[in-house]
Formats: sequence, structure tokens, C-alpha cells
Amino acid sequence: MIDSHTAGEPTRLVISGGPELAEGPIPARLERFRREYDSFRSAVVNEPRGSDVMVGALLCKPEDPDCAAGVIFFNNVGYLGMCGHGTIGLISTLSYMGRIVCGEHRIETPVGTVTSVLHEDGSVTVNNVPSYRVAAKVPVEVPGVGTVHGDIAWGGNWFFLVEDHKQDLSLNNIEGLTDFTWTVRRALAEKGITGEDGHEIDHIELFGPSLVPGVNSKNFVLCPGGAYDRSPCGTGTSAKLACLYADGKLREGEIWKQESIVGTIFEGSINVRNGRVHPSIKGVAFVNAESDLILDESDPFCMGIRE
Ligand code: PYC
Repeated sequence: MIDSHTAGEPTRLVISGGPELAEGPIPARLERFRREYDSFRSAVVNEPRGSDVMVGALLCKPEDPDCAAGVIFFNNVGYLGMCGHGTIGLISTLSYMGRIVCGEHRIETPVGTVTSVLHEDGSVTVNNVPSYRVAAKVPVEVPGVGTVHGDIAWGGNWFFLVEDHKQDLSLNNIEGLTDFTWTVRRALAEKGITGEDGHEIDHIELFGPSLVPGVNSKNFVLCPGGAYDRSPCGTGTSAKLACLYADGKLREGEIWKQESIVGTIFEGSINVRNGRVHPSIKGVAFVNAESDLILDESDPFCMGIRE
């Protein structure tokens, strides 16, 4: 396994020795992973080897030989459609391994193929799947808080994007932000407010102004398993860009700088083709560890501590 972090958010890439998922489309391989090998997911990312914040990535042989790789992203509670910070980490790790050089690389993910560019300075741009908003300013009654409004948007995962939250977006308020966003998420589920086709909205994003000159916005992103994203969240920023475009607040090619709760920044922009918003997210990852997984059957937590 090779670990990296992108803007503070970790990615643990399983480069070999993972479950035998056979060949075929990545979504079908993800379903097989979920059905037959979910304990492996837990072994990689859950305590005691991992933590709630760890995002795992299983490197897969791509179905299309023109792609550099396939990947399945997972976390402490399940699987992700796409992962922006994770794709930047994957590209940096493939470069560290000497498998790719600077230039364009296509990556198969469960929700579509994305194109990534490894730049000479080590930064990576991910041209994400088309992103879109399905509903704007949706009211939700949040117990103990009142009515909160949010946009429902897809950026490779489902997001609820909130601006009227009155929360202090600072590292001193992580507990408050986590409680608030978790309560919003629960309220959405209880009220049956979902993404398209009844998909659960499992990422909640709060936005506010950034204090950094030239930076457009700061966010806090609650991930599905209760941890917060240390990075500005690639798929979350993609969803934000789609909302900005829908509101007429972002033009094609304009740069949107999104700050995370820990102060790191992604640069985003959009390209519109056939009426669809194609977001690009640029960031930097650092490889920071290599290790071998030891699965000792006498260890009661060999496959991780699970709920
Ligand atoms: O960067 O897309 C992202 C992401 C999703 C969950 C954590 N990071």
C-alpha cells in the first residue's frame, strides 16, 4: 500500500494483493468488492491500521487499455463514486512508482472515466465527470436549528450545499461543524430528501467567505462516515462549480479558488459542452508512506474494528 495526502486528506492506495475482482466494468467490480470482500475494505481503512478520515483506493486493471488505471475508492463505511483528492493522490502515486510521466492519463472510476493531467511541477488537474444541480435552495427543517436551505448537486457523489448556516468555519469549531452537518444529513434522510433516483445525499458542504486574499470561498465537508474532509473536496468543489454556473456566477474558464477547513486550496474551473458542466480541479498530493498489509488471523482486529 502507498499512502499520500492531497491538501491534507489521506489516500491509501492498494497497489497489489487486493481482492480478485476479475475483469469487466469498474461498477461491476465495485459491486463484487462490496458483496464478497467488504472485510478487506475495513482492514485497509478502519482502525487499528487506518482511521475514520482515511480514504482507500484499490488500483485495478482498466477495462479500456487506453486508460492508465482503474480505481475503486472506499472509506470507513463504504464506497465512493468518485474522489477528487483521491484521484490526485492516485496520479501522484503512479508517478512516484514510475508508472506514468507528465501528461494526460485517463482513469476509470465507478461513475465514469476521468482525465487527469500530471503537470511538470507535480500538481495534478482532474477533469471530473459532468456535474449538475438538481434542486436549488431546498428547505429542510433541522431539529434544534430551524430551516436550513441547500442545493442538491452531483459532482461524482451527492452533496447538499449550504450557505445559510451561521456556523464559524474555523478549525476551532470542528466539533460544532460536525454536529451541525450530521444533524442536517439526518434531517435530509428522515424527510426523504435525496439525490436523483433516491440516492442518499451522504456529503454535506457548508460554505463561507475565505479570509485569504484572492480565494473565493472556504468550505467544511462532512464525509459519509462522519469524518470531515481536510481537503476542499474534489467532488464537492465540482458540485459547487455546477451550482455557481447554474446561478450565472461562474463563466467557462474562470478560476474558482476553494479553501478547505484546514486552509488548503483547490483551483477549479469549468468547461461546458453540449450543455453539460465539466469541472476541472487542480491540487497537489504528497506520497508519505509505503507499507505491507499483514493479515494475521489470530488478531481479533485483523479486518479492522467494524460497527
Ligand atoms: O475529494 O472528492 C473528494 C472527496 C470525497 C470524499 C473525500 N474526498
